[in-house]
Amino acid sequence: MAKPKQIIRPEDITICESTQQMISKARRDGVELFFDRAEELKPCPIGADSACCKHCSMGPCRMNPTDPYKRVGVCGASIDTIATRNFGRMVAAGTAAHTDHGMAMLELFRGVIEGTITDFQIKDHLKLGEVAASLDIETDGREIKEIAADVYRELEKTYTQVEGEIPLVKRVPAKTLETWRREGIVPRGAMREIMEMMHRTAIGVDQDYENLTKQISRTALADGWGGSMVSTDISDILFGTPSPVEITVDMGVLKEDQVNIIVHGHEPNLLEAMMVSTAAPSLQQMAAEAGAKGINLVGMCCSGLEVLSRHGIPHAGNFSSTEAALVTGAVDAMTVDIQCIKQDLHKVAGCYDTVFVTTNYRAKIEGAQHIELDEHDPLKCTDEIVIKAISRFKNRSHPIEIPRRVGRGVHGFSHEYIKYMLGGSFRGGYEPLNDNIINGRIRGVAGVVGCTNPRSKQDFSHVELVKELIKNDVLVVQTGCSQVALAKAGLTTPGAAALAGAGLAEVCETVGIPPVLGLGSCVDNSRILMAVAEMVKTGGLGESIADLPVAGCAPEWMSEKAIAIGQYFVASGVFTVFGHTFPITRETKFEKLLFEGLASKGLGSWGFADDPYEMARLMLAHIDKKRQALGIDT
Ligand code: CUV
Ligand code: SF4
Repeated sequence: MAKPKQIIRPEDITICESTQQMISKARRDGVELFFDRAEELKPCPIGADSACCKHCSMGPCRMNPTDPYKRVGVCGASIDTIATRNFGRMVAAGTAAHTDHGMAMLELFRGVIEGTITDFQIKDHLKLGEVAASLDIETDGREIKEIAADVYRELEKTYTQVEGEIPLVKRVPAKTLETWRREGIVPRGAMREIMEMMHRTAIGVDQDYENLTKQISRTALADGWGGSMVSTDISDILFGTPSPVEITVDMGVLKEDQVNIIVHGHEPNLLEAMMVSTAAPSLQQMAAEAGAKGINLVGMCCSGLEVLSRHGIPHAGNFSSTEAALVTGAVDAMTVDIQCIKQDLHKVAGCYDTVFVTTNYRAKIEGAQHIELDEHDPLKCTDEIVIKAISRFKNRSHPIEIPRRVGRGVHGFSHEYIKYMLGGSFRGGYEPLNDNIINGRIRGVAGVVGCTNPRSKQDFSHVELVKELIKNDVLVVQTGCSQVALAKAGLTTPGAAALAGAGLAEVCETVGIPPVLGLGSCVDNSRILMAVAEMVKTGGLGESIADLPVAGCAPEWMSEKAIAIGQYFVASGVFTVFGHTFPITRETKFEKLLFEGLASKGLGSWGFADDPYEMARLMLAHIDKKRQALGIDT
C-alpha cells in the first residue's frame, strides 16, 4: 500500500513566489511537478558520492563511500579511479553539449557566409573584426565575407584539429598558458579531447587518477576557451553583441489578453526567428482577429537569456520554473530545442492544452509534436508555431492564473561593455576596474552562475550568496539561471547598489551599473573568461588568472554542463565553489587533488559548501588571500 505522501510547503521548495503560487495551483489541479518527484525519488547515496562504476558488465561495482579504500571493483579499480572516471565522463558530456551547441552556431555562420542561409546575417561587423584580430586574421581593406570565411576556417579548428593548440588559446594570458603547456593540458581540438576522455575512462584504460585529471582539464578547457567561446563569438556576430538593456523577468510577464509563446532551450536562432514571426503584420492581424491584444514572446532558461541580453525580450523564469509557467494556463505555446528540457514538460503542457513543440532534430520528446527549425527557411517553423498558438488562444478552455510579480533589472553586460564602462580598458581611463580593485573599493570579482535544482530551495542560495558578496564589496558577474534568480529578487538594478558595501556602491553609482551584472547564457561564461584574461593583461593584479582576487560559484548546480564549466574555471586558475552536492567521494586522493593539488600546480581549485553563507566565506577568504599575495591588502 502506498504511504501517504508528505506534503511539503511551497515556501520550503522555492523562494520564487510565482513558482510557489503555481505549485499550489498544480496541486489543486492534480498535476505532478518535478519537485514532487524529487521528494519521492531519493538520490542513491552511493551514486551521489560517485562511489559506483558501471563501465562494464563485470559490475556494476559499488564502493563504500564511508570507507572508500575498503574495496575495489571486480577489475581492481580503486575508488579514485572510479570517481575520477565518473567525473571525467561528466566533463566530457558537458563539454560535448556546449561544443555541439557552438558547432551548430558555426554551421549557421558558414551557411550565412556561403549565402545558402539568407534569413540570418552578419549583424555585428565590429565584433567580427575583433574576433578576426584576436585570431591574427587580416582585416584591413578586406570584404566582410572574406574576413568571415577566414574566421570560420580558423574557428572550425576548435573542433576538428587533431594536434597543436585550439585557436582561442591566443586569448589566454601568457603565464596561464605556460602553466597549461607545462601540465600538458592545452586542448588540441574538442572532438579529439572528448573522444580521448571517453576512451581513457573505459574499462581497463587510464587507471591513474592524476593522469586522468589532466585529460579532464584538457577536455574542459576545450569547452571554455573552445566550444563555448566560439558559440558566444558567433552568436554575437550574427545577432549582435549585448549592451545594457532594461529587462523584465518573472511570470508576471505573461499576459492574459495576449497570445503567450514561451521559447525554452539554448540555441538563439529559434528565438531570433520567432521575433520575426511574432512581429509579422499578417500574424499580428490573425491574433487580433482571435481576440488577442497582441503576441507576447517570452523566453525561459538560456535561450531566454540570450535574447534578454541582446534585445530585452522578457524572461519568465529559470530551470525550476519551466513547468510552473505552464501551470498558469496562460501559455499558448511552448517551444523547446536542446538542453535542460524536462521530459515531463510535454505532459504538463498536455494538462493545460498548451501547444508543445520540439524544434531540433537532435532533441525530440516521445509523443511530442515536432516542427523542425530549418535555418534555410526558419520562419516556416516559427510561423506555424505562432498560428498554432493563436488557435490555442482562441480556444482557451482552462482557467488562467498568472502570478503578478515582475522583476526589473539592467542586463546585457558583455565583457566588451564592462571594459568600455570601466574606462576604455580595464585600467587607464576613469575609474578602471583594476585600479578600483587595487585601491580596495572593490575587494574582488565573483562569478555566480548556473542552474537551480529541486534538491535545494530554488533561488535561495543564489540570492543569499550574492547579497553576502556585494555587501562585502565583491562585484558579481552572472550567467545562466542564476541571474534570473537575482533579477527576480531585484538585485540587478542600479538601485541595488544600496545593498553593496560602501566601496562597491561608490563605483556602481559613479559608473551607473548594478552591483550584479548579467552576462548572458551558460555558454557566455566565456565572457567571464575573457574578462578575467583582460584583467590580467591590463596589469597590476599579477601575471596569471590564478593570481587574481576572483572566485566562482554554482550554488545550485545540477547539469553535467556545470561540472564542465567548473572544471574549466578551475583549470584556468579560478577558485570555484559548488553548492549542495559534489559528485565525488570525500576523504579520497581525488578529492585532495581537486580541492588542493591543482592549485599547487598553478591552476585554480574546487571548493564545496552546503549553505550560501559558507560559500561566501570560502570565496571571500580566497579573494583576501589573493589580495594579500598581491600586496594590495588594504
Ligand atoms: Ni544553461 S545548464 S539549468 S538552462 S544554468 Fe540553467 Fe541553460 Fe543550468 Fe540549464
Ligand atoms: Fe566494476 Fe571495474 Fe567494470 Fe567498473 S570497470 S564495473 S569497477 S569491473
